[in-house]
Amino acid sequence: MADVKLPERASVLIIGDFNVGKSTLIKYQRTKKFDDTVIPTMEIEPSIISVLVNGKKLNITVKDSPGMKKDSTKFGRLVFPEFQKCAVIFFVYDKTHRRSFDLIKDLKQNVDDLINRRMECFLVGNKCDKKSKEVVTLKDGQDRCSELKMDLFIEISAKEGTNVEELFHKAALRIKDMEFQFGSTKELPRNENTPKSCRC
Ligand SMILES: Nc1nc2c(ncn2[C@@H]2O[C@H](COP(=O)(O)OP(=O)(O)OP(=O)(O)O)[C@@H](O)[C@H]2O)c(=O)[nH]1
Ligand SMILES: [Mg+2]
Repeated sequence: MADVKLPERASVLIIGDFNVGKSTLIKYQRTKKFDDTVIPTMEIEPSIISVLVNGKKLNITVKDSPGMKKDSTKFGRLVFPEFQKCAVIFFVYDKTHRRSFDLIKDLKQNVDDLINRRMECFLVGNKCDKKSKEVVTLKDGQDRCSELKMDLFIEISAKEGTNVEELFHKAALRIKDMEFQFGSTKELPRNENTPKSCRC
């Protein structure tokens, strides 16, 4: 039987401020458990995550990244090369931390300045379980998603698992769509046809 070559699959990249729960999110999706022992991420850390799409297991590479500050040099040095290989970026903020929400604007601006090709940008508000400490509302997130012309907005809890499976499922679906549309997600076309309105 002839070898069937699977398409080389682009990854999901997770970026955001320190402490917003990027690593915890990945751990939750892998183990379905909340693990409070995570240590700060220092490098790009890839892992394989299985997601059920139409009853079939799809493996996607998810890349964790170190927390970033405004104008962080890490952004260029570590994260820029990863933009070339990803199909979906999760921009994660902490609903109890305003600075992490404000940083999203800068990160999205950096992505827009550096990348001119098709990719999906998901805005992810984490820690929705901490209701009494909330400083960034659902409406703030929805408005920011429209303002920055991102592709999807979702609130999650990497502690209780709220919407975590759904988030990865949506990312996997978008990757499958792109593979169907472009044959592979290894090299995605330039973004002339990127829709310029929020689709959430
Ligand atoms: N209550 C609550 N705590 C969370 C949630 N997600 C993460 N945390 C906690 O937030 C802290 C930071 O989580 P990390 O996953 O290390 O955050 P990070 O964004 O990977 O941090 P850096 O690697 O330093 O950038 C930890 O104490 C987690 O237990 C959540 O959804 N709810
Ligand atoms: Mg981390």
